[in-house]
Amino acid sequence: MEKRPDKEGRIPPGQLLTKRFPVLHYGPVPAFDPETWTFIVWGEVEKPLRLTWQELDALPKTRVKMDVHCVTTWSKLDTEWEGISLKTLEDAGLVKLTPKARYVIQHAAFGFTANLPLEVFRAENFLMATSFNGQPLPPEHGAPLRGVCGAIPGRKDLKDVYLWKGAKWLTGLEFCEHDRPGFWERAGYHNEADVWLEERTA
Ligand SMILES: Nc1nc2c(c(=O)[nH]1)N[C@H]1C(S)=C(S)[C@@H](COP(=O)(O)O)O[C@H]1N2
Ligand SMILES: [Mo]
Repeated sequence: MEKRPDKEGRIPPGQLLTKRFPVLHYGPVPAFDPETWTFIVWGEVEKPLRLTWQELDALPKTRVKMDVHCVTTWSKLDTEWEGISLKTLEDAGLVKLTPKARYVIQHAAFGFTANLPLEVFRAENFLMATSFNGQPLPPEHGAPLRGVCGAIPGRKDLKDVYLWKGAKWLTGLEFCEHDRPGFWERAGYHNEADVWLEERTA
């Protein structure tokens, strides 16, 4: 079977377009207090990192325009995100991975987690976003920081995963040698989540 039968298409199989921006998550929306919020990085890194909101927000921002695809079948084209990436943290000398690092677990409020292979997390179509379409993230979409993953049109070299692989209310990153299923993966979602292969459930 061809990976992408509709070669010019931006709509993965089984998906429908929406102009709205649905809100989807399990549990309540956490409050954000910039005075007490911290972001931590640990695991397969040379030195654990802790950043305050002021420190994180002062880092140089990157912009990405992506099509996002939710496993519940809605897709939204041309969403614009601004934020930081693993490369931002590495370039700033804040994070240095050990040679053992092969997976990343995003940790978020209320114990939510999402797992990805390092190469997917590190790619240009994954961002830790602080803003959406030119505005600070709304609370229900993950303020102040969320993982977001999607498809950059024309970039068929990248792996595109469903939006559940981006954790809203992101508070930390754990780099691991071995993979561990995240919240939705333990609930029966597919570990790989490739939108073009319709890897929805395990
Ligand atoms: N913390 C947290 N992040 C989460 C989820 C969640 O339940 N908790 N759900 C995921 C799912 S299933 C989807 S589709 C997207 C939805 O993002 P949105 O509400 O901004 O559309 O968030 C993802 N990130
Ligand atoms: Mo979802």
